[in-house]
This record gives sequence, C-alpha cells and structure tokens, in this order.
Amino acid sequence: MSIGQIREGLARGKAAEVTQGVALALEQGVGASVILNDGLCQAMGAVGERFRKGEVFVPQVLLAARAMQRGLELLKPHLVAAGVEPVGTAVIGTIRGDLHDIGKNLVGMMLEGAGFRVVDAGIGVTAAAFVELARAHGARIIGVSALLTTTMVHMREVVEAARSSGLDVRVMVGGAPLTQAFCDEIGADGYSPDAASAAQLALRLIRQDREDSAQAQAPM
Ligand code: B1M
Repeated sequence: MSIGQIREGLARGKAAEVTQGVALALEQGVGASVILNDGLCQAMGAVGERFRKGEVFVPQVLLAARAMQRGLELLKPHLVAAGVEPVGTAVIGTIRGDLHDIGKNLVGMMLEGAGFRVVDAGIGVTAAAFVELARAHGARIIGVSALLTTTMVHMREVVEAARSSGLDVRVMVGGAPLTQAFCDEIGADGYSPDAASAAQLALRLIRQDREDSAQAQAPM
C-alpha cells in the first residue's frame, strides 16, 4: 500500500505524497532499501522511460526528482549507520556539464553509511575542482557521477588530473550510461553500477592501498 503510494506520488511529482508514503512504510517496518529500490528508484525509472518516449517533459521530470529528493531525505538516517569510525574522506560530484545529482547524493549517503567522511562537490564539477577538493580535504577517493552520454567523456579528464596531481587518491566512476569497459578505457580505478556497491568498491580500494603500502614497508 505505502510502496504503491510512493510510486504514484513520485510519478505525479507530488513530494508530500512521497514523504507520507515513505514515513508510512518506515512505520510499517518496511526496510529502507526496499523503499528505495522498489519504491523511489523503480518509480523514477518509469518516469525516465516516459520521458524518453516523449510522454512527459522536463518540468514533470523535475517535479519527480524533487519528490524523490524529499523521500531520500527521510530515508537518509535509515541508510546511514550512526557512530561509524571514519575510514577516510571521499570527494564526490557530478561531472562538468551534467546537473543530475540524485544518484550522486545516494552514493554519498551510502559512502557515509560505510564510514567515509563525504565532501560533496556538487554538480557540474571540473577535473581541477575535484583534484583541488581532494587535496584540501586529504581525500583518498574521488567519486564521479555522470548521467549523460555527452558528459561521461569528461570523466577521463578527472582521471588524468588526479594522476598528474601526484595525490594518493583513487578515482571511481558511476552513473546510468557507464560500463566497466568505459571505466577501463579511461583508466579509472573502479566502476560500480549502483550506490550500495559504490560504497563496497570505495572500501575495497582503500583496503587495497593499505595492503600495498604495508607490503612496501615490510622488511625484505
Ligand atoms: Co535527465 N536525462 N536530462 N533530468 N534524467 C536522463 C539521464 C535520460 C536517460 C532520460 C531519457 O532520455 N530517458 C537522458 C540522458 C540520455 C543520454 O544521455 N543518453 C536525460 C536527458 C536527455 C536530460 C536533458 C538533456 C533533457 C533536456 O534538457 N532536454 C537534461 C540535461 C541537463 C544537464 O545535466 N545538463 C536533463 C535534465 C533532467 C532534470 C533536471 C529534469 C532531472 C535531474 C534532476 C536532478 O538530478 N536533480 C532529470 C532526471 C531526473 C532524469 C532521469 C529521469 C532520472 C535520473 C535519476 O535521478 N535517476 C533520467 C532517466 C533515467 O535514469 N531513467 C534522465 C534515479 C537515480 C537514483 O539513479 O542517477 O542512475 P541514477 O544513479 C544510480 C546509478 O546510476 C548509480 O547509483 C545510483 C543508484 O544506485 N550511480 C553511481 C550514479 N552515480 C554514481 C557514481 C558512482 C557509482 C554509482 O561512483 C562514483
């Protein structure tokens, strides 16, 4: 019932209906990841499909996106575990030319849940800005999101800027049009298809770095 209300509310861009549905589902004991995947993400996917077919237009998509953000705000405390010891800092952002930020925000929440301190660089972020923020905050991870086939190409610039900066930072990429093959092609350190696996990937990259430096310091 409440999941249906969430989907319908999101499809119609009604933030109040979405937040009511989310609150009700939480009250009924429905898991946050079920609400996220079966409710919010599924409904947003359907909106995207209708947009692609020309059945709805940018203003409706924008309303749906706002409704989704409100729903995510309610879910955030349930997705992010409290009191986790920070494992490192991650700078996240949406690549330059791209203003889609819902997926990026979700990745940020999951990273926080996995124990990262997250610095959100926002949308339309240049390679230089990613690297400067990583330097300023001592970040070990730069997470770059892209939702457009026309902007994903700029991700290569972030990888190159990170490499030439001399910083000890790993670049991970994600977003609907991306693939592992694209990640390999631009030389990024990792790709993940969704927010939950993005957090696992970030942890793996950090652990791998620690193991590498422990091996390098071990006596011969
Ligand atoms: Co836009 N849009 N949009 N849009 N929009 C898409 C992406 C599109 C696929 C719609 C379609 O045609 N079916 C299409 C892109 C086509 C393409 O490039 N091949 C498109 C287009 C064309 C456009 C405009 C050009 C439309 C126009 O103006 N004519 C324009 C571009 C503006 C710009 O960026 N310069 C535009 C604008 C907008 C709105 C502003 C209206 C709004 C964005 C609002 C906002 O973000 N604040 C919007 C929306 C909402 C969408 C759709 C409908 C939904 C995106 C979304 O939030 N999904 C989208 C269609 C779709 O995806 N089905 C569409 C929910 C979110 C949770 O999923 O972001 O994929 P997603 O994130 C996932 C994974 O991808 C992954 O984890 C998340 C969840 O687990 N992930 C990562 C994401 N980042 C990651 C980073 C990681 C790891 C995983 O590591 C760092």
